[in-house]
Amino acid sequence: MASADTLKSLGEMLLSGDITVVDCTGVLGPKTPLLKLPPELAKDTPPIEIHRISEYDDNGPFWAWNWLKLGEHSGTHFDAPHHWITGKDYADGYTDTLDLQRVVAPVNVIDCSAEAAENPDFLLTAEHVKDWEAKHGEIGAGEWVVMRSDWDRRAHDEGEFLNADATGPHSPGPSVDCIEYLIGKGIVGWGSQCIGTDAGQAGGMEPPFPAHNLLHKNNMFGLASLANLDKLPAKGAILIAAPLKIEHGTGSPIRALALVPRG
Ligand code: 23J
Ligand code: MN
Repeated sequence: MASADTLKSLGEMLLSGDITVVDCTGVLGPKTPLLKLPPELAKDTPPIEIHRISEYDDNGPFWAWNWLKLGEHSGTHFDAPHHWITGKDYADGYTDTLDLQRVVAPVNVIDCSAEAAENPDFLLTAEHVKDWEAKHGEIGAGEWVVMRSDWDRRAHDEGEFLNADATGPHSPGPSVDCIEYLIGKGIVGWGSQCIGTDAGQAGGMEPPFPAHNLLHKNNMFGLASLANLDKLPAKGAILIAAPLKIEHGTGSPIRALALVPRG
């Protein structure tokens, strides 16, 4: 059977290294940048804590293990449809109920690193995406679309990553018409290398936070704080972005893996 042969060659290519696994994940720990919302508007996700239970000592003589305290939306993470009020009614909109078949899919990587370096408030528009498609090929239904901004290079410093001043956070993201265009394509979801799927200034857009509002309204997913997108081709990689099966979770840290052909 053709599909069995294909999977057999995939296995062989993984073992030989002809297909490499690129880690699109940042380190999850107390120094991981976290979203800061205006205190008058909302409560923040708490600081990440990693606590030792034992490390071959009086609390466990032969074993080491930790316990964690963290919000669902911490570090490199997945946004499920129930995260936003517009997606609240999907029975399959939670981390434990979503269709896992969807989260393993081809990924389109739109390189906005030069624009983001020039302007931290850079917005990717539908026009930009159409130009990208003319060059690299059409975005297909069920595929991931991720915005490469190289923002992961700032992740060692929360201040640099959030890039906030008196006027609020400044980080690149999608415009409203960009998200509307991608929804029309029937994508599975949209990913960013910044703290969230929306631009830093997206609270002032109409609707506010359009990536969250419109994607989740359409039962689509979000990915935030992705790393190493500079190591992916524009097209041709497979992204695996599965959340933990948290009971009725709204999101989850992930280990985002990209399968990339060598060379
Ligand atoms: C809550 C409110 C606003 C935003 C977010 C969460 C996220 O970015 C997130 O992690 O989903 S913008
Ligand atoms: Mn989130």
